Amino acid sequence: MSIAAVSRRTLVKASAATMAGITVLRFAGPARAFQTPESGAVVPWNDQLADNPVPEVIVKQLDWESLDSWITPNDQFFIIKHYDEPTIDVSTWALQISGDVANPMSLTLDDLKARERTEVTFTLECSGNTGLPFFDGGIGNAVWAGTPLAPILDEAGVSDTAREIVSWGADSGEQTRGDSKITEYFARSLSVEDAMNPANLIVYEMNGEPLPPLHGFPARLILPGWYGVNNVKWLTRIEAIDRRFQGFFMALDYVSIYQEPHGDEMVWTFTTVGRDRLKSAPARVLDQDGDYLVQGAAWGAEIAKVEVSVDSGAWEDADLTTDGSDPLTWTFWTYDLGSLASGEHTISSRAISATGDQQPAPDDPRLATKTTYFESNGIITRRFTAA
Ligand SMILES: Nc1nc2c(c(=O)[nH]1)N[C@H]1C(S)=C(S)[C@@H](COP(=O)(O)O)O[C@H]1N2
Ligand SMILES: [Mo]
Repeated sequence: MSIAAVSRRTLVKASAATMAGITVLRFAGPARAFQTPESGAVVPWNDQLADNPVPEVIVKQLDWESLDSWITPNDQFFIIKHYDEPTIDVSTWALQISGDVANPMSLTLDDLKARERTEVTFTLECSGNTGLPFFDGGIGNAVWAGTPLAPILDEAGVSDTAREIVSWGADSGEQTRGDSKITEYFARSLSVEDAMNPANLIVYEMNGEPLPPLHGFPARLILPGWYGVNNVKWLTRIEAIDRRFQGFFMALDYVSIYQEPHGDEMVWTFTTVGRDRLKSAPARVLDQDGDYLVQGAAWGAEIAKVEVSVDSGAWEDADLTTDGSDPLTWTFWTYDLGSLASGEHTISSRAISATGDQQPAPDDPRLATKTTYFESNGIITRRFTAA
């Protein structure tokens, strides 16, 4: 199913809920929480995260062991920022639509709010998530509200010679390029075709609140289906250009480097971080008077099935506890472990999509040869101790 089709369906659902006056339910979402048993103590993972050496970049992470809500509340939502938080005065702020366009535009926050309003529930994941020993909580699921990007680009009249749309943030920092030190703004680009996807939003609300400062106030991109880095925060300028953009976060950082077989040769290849990949993770284990239960999440595609392997045993089906049909949102699952011999155990999970794709094992060639930590969607195994 195309992202565009999904976005239309999500829209219909959202407006039906609004008409019935139950908008609030989408945020509280008791039906979408884990069916957490009343009893049951969280069994801490033995493989806890290493100390975070970059707290100014990875500012906040999801805590899997306390995960109990399908919608991630704003104060628990992960935060990644590569430069210092920019200071933005919303009374003078306006988003520029510029470059290779017939009618450059300047849109204030009120202008954006006056346009068509669209909501999307989207699970945002940082492409670096689970690729580093101190980072496994770079994911969260929120209801984002804003206005579609495509009609704005249409009004601006992107010229036929334009190849890419570059989105610029207000945050900047020093980068070394060759022998020079330069000040560079955060920016990412998309092909014109990808930018025109009707699902893409310029977002000013998160879970019914104004976009919080660290999540990109006054406005950010939300590109449903794309890894975090593409969702540019603190937007200042959306620009059409007639060549390919090679900013630091496009060409040097957030690049996956891995080997691909070509005939007998393994050839190194380089691709900038793109769309979300099929993935799952065990979230937490609960001890219910000696009976164990594992809860987890799966995302990155329409989820048909999640399987669990205990102590490297056979793969068994987990129960999906939320609807797996929306590829834009994570699906929650549980699996009954029953009673367990006392001592350490391992749990692995793997997601299977509606089109039959399977979350890759860590020895999948693309993952095994990859030298950068981005787009690490291999099967995750965690350890805990049963009493
Ligand atoms: N302007 C700007 N946008 C940005 C970033 C940034 O550093 N500056 N980080 C990106 C990355 S790598 C991720 S994973 C997401 C994180 O969004 P969040 O902090 O709202 O969770 O924002 C993206 N957008
Ligand atoms: Mo990221």
